[in-house]
Amino acid sequence: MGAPITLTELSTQLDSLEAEAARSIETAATAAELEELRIALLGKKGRLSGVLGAMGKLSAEERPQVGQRANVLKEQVQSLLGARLAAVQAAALAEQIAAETIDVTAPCSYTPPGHRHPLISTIEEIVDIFAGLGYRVAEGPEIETDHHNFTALNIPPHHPARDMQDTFYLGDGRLLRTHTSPVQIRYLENQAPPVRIVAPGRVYRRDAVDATHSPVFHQVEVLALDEGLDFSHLRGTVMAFLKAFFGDLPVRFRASYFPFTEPSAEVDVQWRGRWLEVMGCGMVDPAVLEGLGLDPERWSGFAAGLGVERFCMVRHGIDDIRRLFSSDLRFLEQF
Ligand code: 2NL
Repeated sequence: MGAPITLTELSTQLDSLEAEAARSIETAATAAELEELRIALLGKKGRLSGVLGAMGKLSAEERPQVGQRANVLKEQVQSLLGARLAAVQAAALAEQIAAETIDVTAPCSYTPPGHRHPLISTIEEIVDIFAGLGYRVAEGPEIETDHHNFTALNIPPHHPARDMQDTFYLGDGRLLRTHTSPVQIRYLENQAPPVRIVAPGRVYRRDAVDATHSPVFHQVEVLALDEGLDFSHLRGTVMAFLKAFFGDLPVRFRASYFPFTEPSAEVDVQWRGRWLEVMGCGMVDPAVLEGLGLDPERWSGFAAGLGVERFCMVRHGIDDIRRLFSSDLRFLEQF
């Protein structure tokens, strides 16, 4: 048995417990700290239990006074703990929300989306029309042999197209292709007719630069080779293509000459009241077929070639080919 205890002493202990509890609860910063406090104050071995244990030493009249006071204090402490827990949790949530907030109005880096160059979309449009007519896309190297670029196309050794003035020779017997016809020659070397192909690509000629000439430009050529093809198939195909690209415009065929076709024609369309030459075409020359080991008595075909820059400029009303090869965004962003 310890020393006897008085009512006054127990009341003083409860006073200081009340004051201390209020202070420590108010300064607790986390839910875990509050739980520790709850155990220290109200738990089985806590401060309040200690006071209640000592109560047994009081008289029967004094005991209820201390008991009532202790009960009131217990409820006070519980309510303080609850209120402080709510405040601490609200503060933690507010802090988390503030940390996770995204400021959608903050300035950011902006990369404008890219888009097709008008020459590329013109090529795609032309190729798509022929694809719709059953043609396959064929491609080939930009560095070519003299054979594929000239000889196989019935272009004789001293033809002006072979002139150093017109062709970029690489000095080792090779050259930069002057048209995409060699793509079709290569295709026919590997693929037996019937054949329907469209050959888009970049080509090179030693032209001085001006509003309508560039040493690098683009061509689309088409070739159909089969049994029984004649000029009516050529004409029908060209008409269908021009209608798909330009709409319903007047078209005329003029007799012309190419070493690789016979007969040959140039095709004009009437655009805004003026006749514009837009492509060349013809029936594949028998000499070209013989060079490929194909019997011209059995196989016949037609071919056509066009300059993409011309089509692109007419379509968009561009007056100078050099704009298509500049990187001036004020021009390019219009497409
Ligand atoms: C033009 C004219 C043309 C061809 C290209 C060709 C290809 C083979 C055989 C025969 Cl493999 N011909 N191509 C035919 C006629 C005209 O192009 O003014 N191009 C811009």
